[in-house]
Amino acid sequence: MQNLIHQLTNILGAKFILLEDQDKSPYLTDWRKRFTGKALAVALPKSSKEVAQIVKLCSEHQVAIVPQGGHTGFCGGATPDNSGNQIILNLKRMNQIIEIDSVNQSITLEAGCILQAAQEKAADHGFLFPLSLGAEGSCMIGGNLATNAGGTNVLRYGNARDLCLGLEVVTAQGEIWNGVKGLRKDNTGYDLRDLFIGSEGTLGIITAAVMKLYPLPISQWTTLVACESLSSTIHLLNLFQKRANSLLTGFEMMTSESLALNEKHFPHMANPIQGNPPFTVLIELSDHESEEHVRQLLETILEEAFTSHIISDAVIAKNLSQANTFWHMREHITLAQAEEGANLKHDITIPLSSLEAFIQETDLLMRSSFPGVRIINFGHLGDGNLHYNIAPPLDRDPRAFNENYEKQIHDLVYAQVERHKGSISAEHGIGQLKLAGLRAHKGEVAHDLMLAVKKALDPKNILNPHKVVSI
Ligand code: FAD
Ligand code: 2HG
Ligand code: ZN
Repeated sequence: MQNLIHQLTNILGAKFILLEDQDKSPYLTDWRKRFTGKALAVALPKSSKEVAQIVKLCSEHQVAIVPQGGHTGFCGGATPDNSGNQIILNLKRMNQIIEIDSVNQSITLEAGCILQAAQEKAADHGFLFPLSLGAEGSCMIGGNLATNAGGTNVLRYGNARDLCLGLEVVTAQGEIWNGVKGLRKDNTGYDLRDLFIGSEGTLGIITAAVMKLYPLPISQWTTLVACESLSSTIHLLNLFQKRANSLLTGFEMMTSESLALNEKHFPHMANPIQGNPPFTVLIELSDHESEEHVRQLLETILEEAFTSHIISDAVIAKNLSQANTFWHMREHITLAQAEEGANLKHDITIPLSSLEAFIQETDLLMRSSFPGVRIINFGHLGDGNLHYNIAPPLDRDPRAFNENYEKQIHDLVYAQVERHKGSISAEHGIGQLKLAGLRAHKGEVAHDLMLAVKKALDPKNILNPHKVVSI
């Protein structure tokens, strides 16, 4: 090991290979404080060439690598195990925006670029970089692609995969695959780009990417509406899809329990809609025609929704600052849950046609099996993606409750997900958190194909072992 460290130091310089406990410590625990590991060292490369050299060396020494971006992932994918023998390879120094191509409407950037920096750079050039999520101030493009992140704009622009045109990847053998091309069509055999996207650092290390840009909308209108039932929220979604079509860029659902928790921890984030409605929906329309056009359209649709008793109240944001307040309220639910203490997350997708039945049945089962639990249900309703999270009863110690009941609660929710032909991971990935349940969920054939891909691309099992699949 000393030999490896010596060689790594030669590649990176002593400043960028962290060996002391206090230097390594910020890289060892995930955002949720759900997983903590140990590491032989934290490597901070500055270029793809350095990444390739590190991987080659680690492969020779049979030392595993844990790729890491902003470390905001929810499934422990970027956290090392407890052996103390793994190297964390954090890409934060590779944060350059290489090019904005206005004609091709694309942006080329290094994997360690913070998502928000990419959004801001695109906006400076009059473009929208549509990937948007609560962690955008600290998550990185490489992490976004490795997890195929979703967020609040998927409804209109798709997830990270849909936005990606090309990649540069360092393979498990330490070769550099240069797929940095801004092409919207390329049918030249197997799609390697798609193989690496969503692979959570288990097949290769993403070092750069070309991503799609879109013209910035001229006008955006954001509104909060109250619905008395889940079926109303779904009718409302269908109404907006029919009338606004591609102008609909956000449709987020929040239950009264989610917003109550928010208000408890962030009193300034209280719901501007009075009366604590069972469901509050945040809707955003974006337009390239005119402010007047989109405003009128929004009012017409809301009027129709009122007349048909789909909604009971609505507040339209008066200006950008109020629109931002609405979005902050939505995004603070995760932070409120973190403030409240340990909780159990279920990031699931259900076909919209089954969503209501899923929630009714699951709520009932949950409340009768685990009296007192709090169901913090919110999410990207436009994508059928719920964050069906469970907070322990108020009178119980959260950590002890989760230790006792975590498995049973997950089993209950995931059995319901299977019953309704959904997915156990809509956007957060598998990491180490959901590793055990993946085989049963995917089925043997799909799981064996995944294993075959892993073995073919990383036969020595040095890239993020025991994440996603275990060989
Ligand atoms: P990390 O956490 O560092 O890594 C995640 C995984 O990717 C790990 O397996 C890691 O090994 C791998 N990896 C990282 N970089 C690379 C690379 N360059 N090459 C290969 N593998 C790599 N997620 C959503 O999808 N939608 C949301 O709406 C959303 N909201 C969030 C809100 C908050 C407040 C927080 C804290 C998180 C949220 N997330 C959300 C989860 C998280 O932000 C995303 O998964 C994000 O894409 C992770 O990026 P990261 O740079 O932090 O990756
Ligand atoms: C969101 O949609 C994130 O805000 C986080 O995906 C969800 O906290 C969660 O479970
Ligand atoms: Zn989400």
